[in-house]
Amino acid sequence: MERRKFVIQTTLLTGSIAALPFWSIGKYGDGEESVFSLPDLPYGFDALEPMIDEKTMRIHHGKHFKGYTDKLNKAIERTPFANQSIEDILQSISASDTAIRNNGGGYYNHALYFASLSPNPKTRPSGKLMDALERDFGSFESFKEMFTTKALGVFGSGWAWLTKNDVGELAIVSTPNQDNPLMSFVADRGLPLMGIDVWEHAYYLNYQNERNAYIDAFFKVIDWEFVEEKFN
Ligand code: MN3
Repeated sequence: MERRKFVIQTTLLTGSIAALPFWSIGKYGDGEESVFSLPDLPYGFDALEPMIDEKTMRIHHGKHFKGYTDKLNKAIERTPFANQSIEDILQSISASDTAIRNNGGGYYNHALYFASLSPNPKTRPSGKLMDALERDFGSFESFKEMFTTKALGVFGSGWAWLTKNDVGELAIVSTPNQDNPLMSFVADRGLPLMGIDVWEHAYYLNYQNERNAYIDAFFKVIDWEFVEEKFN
């Protein structure tokens, strides 16, 4: 069987970026001095309580996400990547670009993660995204089961993702560490629509080893309206 060629739809990414201020994660500032900035949370640090606790949010955003941001800026300084969007960077690096791979991935992944959560989420998708979830996974409930299984199965640190390919087909995939489905060298490429951080720093303070309970809580704060905007 011939393998379908995958083409990243950057225009879709750009559309979503334009629609959502928090997700405007490209360069800020002007010209060569511009750097990636740490996006503010669009809600309070305690707003996702009790699903995700304030202390975890403060450390996750203020230390981990900030750390990836600062290290990404340092890694791309005076390189050909210095004036590219984060999406272009992730799509053009090679696996051996370790610092940009880890910190650029960390930057994009956390920007998506924090932007996709909400204290007042739309808890169930509808419209075209719901149609696609039902087509590709049978039902929303079976999607949640499969996504949970994938997230539980990540060994060590990493992410589970819902992605779509160039013809709009959905997939549930995982990546290790801060890898991301946009990267050319990952096994299952696609446009990330949403993703769950299953590094222990994302849940250990509140849930300890109960990753399952954290995943259940994640589904209570993931905003399907955000995911729909990325899908459409
Ligand atoms: Mn994290």
